[in-house]
Amino acid sequence: VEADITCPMEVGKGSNDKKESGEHAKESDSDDVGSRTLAFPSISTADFQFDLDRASDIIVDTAADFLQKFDSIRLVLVDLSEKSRILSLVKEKASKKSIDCSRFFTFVGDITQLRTRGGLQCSVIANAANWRLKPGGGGVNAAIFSAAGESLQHATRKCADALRPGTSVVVPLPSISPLHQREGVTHVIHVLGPNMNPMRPDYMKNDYTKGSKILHEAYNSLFENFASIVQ
Ligand code: AR6
Repeated sequence: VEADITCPMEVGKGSNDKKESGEHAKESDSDDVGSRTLAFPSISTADFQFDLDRASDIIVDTAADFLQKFDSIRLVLVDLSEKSRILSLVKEKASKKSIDCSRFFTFVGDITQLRTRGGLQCSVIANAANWRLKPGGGGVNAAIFSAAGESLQHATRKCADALRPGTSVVVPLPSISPLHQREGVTHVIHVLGPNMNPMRPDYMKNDYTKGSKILHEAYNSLFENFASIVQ
């Protein structure tokens, strides 16, 4: 996994700017900040086929509002590849707003290996879940359930049986979970975004008025739930 930290506010600046290098991660990577950090994937934009340009606006707007309301928390949008278009769009749009890039940035890496492979401590991670909260399927849901082991399935069942689009649920990750032990992940927040893929349940038939509203609600729910853990 190629982990690379990028600072939305610093896009296009010189490469010797320390905020563009890995130093930035190590500098602020105390356990303390790690316990106030949420790492999240882009909800609905891969298997669920939500438009990337619209999704990036929603991510940046919702994150900016949230950061204004809560001090001392950090949000990290994660994707697997340096070529991720959603990461580029979010970086570009975040740089146009006055968002503090030490509190909101993008990161290339596997969300299940952020500490061990990326040197980034994030105690809370979000999952782009399915409505039944089932393991497998594909994408980040399959990766998180697989890395966390069976204890995540049991812990999830204690919290909820299903999710409505636009909502999320916090699941405390048992300390026996390999994801807890290895990566220091204490909570997984399952989020269900709008589905634009005709092959999946609850297909929204290209209705972006409704879809955008639901994606916005999904991120609000995710961030509010994260704040409730941290506070
Ligand atoms: N680490 C970081 N990011 C990842 C990883 C990973 N290991 N794996 C994927 N991504 P998706 P959705 C990125 O498809 O569109 C599942 O089958 C990926 O590149 O996981 O909300 C569920 O069961 C993309 O940017 O979620 C649902 O049925 C982002 O994570 C359905 O897919 C989300 O992609 C949910 O679809």
